[in-house]
Amino acid sequence: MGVGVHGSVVIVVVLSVTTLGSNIPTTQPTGNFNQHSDCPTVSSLLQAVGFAPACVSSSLALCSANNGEGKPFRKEMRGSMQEVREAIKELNTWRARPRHCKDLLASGDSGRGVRQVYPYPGRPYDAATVFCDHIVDGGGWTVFQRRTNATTREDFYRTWVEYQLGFGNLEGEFWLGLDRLHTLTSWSLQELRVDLADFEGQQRHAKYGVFSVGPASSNYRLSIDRYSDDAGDSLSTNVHKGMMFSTHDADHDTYSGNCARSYRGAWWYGECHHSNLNGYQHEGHHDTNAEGINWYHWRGHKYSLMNTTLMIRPAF
Ligand SMILES: [Ca+2]
Repeated sequence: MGVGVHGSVVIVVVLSVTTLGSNIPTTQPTGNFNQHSDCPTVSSLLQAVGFAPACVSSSLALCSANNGEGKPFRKEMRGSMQEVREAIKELNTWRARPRHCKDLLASGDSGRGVRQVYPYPGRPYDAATVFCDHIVDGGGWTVFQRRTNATTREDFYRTWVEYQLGFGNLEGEFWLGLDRLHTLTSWSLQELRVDLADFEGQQRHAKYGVFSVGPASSNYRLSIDRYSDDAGDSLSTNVHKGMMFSTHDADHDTYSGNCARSYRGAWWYGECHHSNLNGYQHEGHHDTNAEGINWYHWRGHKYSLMNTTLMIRPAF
């Protein structure tokens, strides 16, 4: 039973009370509904789902006053009470479900690996499979992109629909998908962590205190700010900030040509890029210009990185 059903259960209860009220002779509420054996439980249930005590008291007083004629009603109420109990139980279960990796961390999860979360507002039973990292930088990170130098490489030169839905292997190289990324960054203020490694054994990091991805209707527009750490800022510069996402078959950049096609990637291109982490997997230096897994402010436009990890976490 979904959350939408909770409302209908409550409506059933209220309609039952209302219907009863219209059938009985005019009788002033006694206010002493505790005399009726069913009423205290109904009262507490109705108050638990948000009805004002005065409203509950008034309605149940009518129930109490109708003891002699109310047997069908009491039977119906017992059924409704059971539904309300179940609805409250399910609501509490949903509240306990993790929306993202930080919720899992708070409930005692540790290590890193594939997990189930429930990130969709209003759709509490729709799970998403994600990769959580609770080891790096305090944990609670939901990883949404990873490149490695595994023997078998994932193809990142993909279409718009593939970037929307995601692809790859969560244990290896993957892109989680723009739709999920939008959902995960819609809950609250998110921070972004970018981990980079080159083929010479060096590592750099970039953190952003503000990160979100707009809905499909905005072509997943990038909001990003508050850079820190040691990789150099190659993502919140004006080349990328506020840009829409582009793939080779969906050009939303600000360049007269097609950045995704020119630089063999898919990214929040402007005119065109300071970073290209979905670019072609050259191994280190490449002679071609800016088409590798580039992070310009660390290794420039002619060096393709060995490892990248992009991950998000609610800032609070
Ligand atoms: Ca263009």
